[in-house]
Amino acid sequence: NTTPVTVAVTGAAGQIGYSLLFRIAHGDLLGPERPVRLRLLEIPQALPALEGTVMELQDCAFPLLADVEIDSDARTVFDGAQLALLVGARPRAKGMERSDLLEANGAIFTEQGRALNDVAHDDVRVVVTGNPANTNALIAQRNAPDIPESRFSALTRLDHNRAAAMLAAETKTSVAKVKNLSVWGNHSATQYPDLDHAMVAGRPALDLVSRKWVTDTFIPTVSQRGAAVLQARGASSAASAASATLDHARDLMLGNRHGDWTSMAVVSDGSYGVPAGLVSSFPVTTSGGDWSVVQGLEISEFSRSRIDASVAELESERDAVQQLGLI
Ligand code: NAX
Repeated sequence: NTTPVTVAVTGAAGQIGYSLLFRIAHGDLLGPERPVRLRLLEIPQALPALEGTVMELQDCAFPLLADVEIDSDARTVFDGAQLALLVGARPRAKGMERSDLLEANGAIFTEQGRALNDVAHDDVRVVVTGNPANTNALIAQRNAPDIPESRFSALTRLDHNRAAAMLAAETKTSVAKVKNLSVWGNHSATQYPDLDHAMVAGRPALDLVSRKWVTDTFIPTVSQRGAAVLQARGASSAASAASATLDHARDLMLGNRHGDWTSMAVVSDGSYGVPAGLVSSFPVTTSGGDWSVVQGLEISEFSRSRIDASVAELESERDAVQQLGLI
């Protein structure tokens, strides 16, 4: 199939956008045969900078890039979108309370949810990277009543990838040999990267690393990795976040690695005791634009308490946006 796919990206002039757009246009999202049309959304003040990025995209002469359009109107950009990558969000400014952050992003994601509802392709898939990703996805989904809820997901793949890389390093193997990792809950400090079912080169990960390493080193390092990158780079994770966004969207559209699963925040159907309707991360398998939660995993007492803590945070975010009238 060589019909171009229409991919919308928001926050396209931001740091993640600068890495993401070139990789999409290169074919890293839908494969080396499939042309893409890029539709890029930015706030009006960022459109001049985005024009510069568009010049660079043209100058790469990517054979798969059918065309690029930019605009600051969500209804124009999302018109006919088959895949919408919602990266743009309002960062937390100094002195901003959490409720201010939820409200500022609420304004963005209610509007974008409605626009997607009205003008996106019937078969659209929506992936939210912009933080707070889970709750932004919940807001967009609830404001798009005509789009099936399963079409919305939020990114925990960066956490999943960080966990895989760290486990591979600790066990002195390659990430290609690490399987069946799970990230549960919120993309925040409460996330739970779970090694209970993980395998390394065909052996249970927990036969190779100590429980103490898991609780005292692995979990805190994975959940604080974003802060560590920010501290070192003086800017938040960008290329790795773009790469994880691609991994997420590519697996969703083309299927995850055979014999493995991945992690994605999706609208809960009540699996593993996560209240239905919350956008929470689960281990999932994917194919053809659809996902399903991996069922039947045994949840240890430790895992239960970590999952419950992260889910409680998601419930409080949901309650806050409900009170603000955003959902
Ligand atoms: P930047 O601040 O560099 O870029 C964000 C861009 O979004 C800006 O160009 C801004 O003008 C644009 N924007 C703001 N409001 C918009 C709107 N209403 N419509 C369209 N565009 C709008 O941030 P960047 O480093 O690119 O990060 C983007 C988002 O990803 C942030 O919310 C960030 O917190 C989040 N992240 C999420 C991660 C995840 O794993 N889920 C990891 C990386 C990243 O921190």
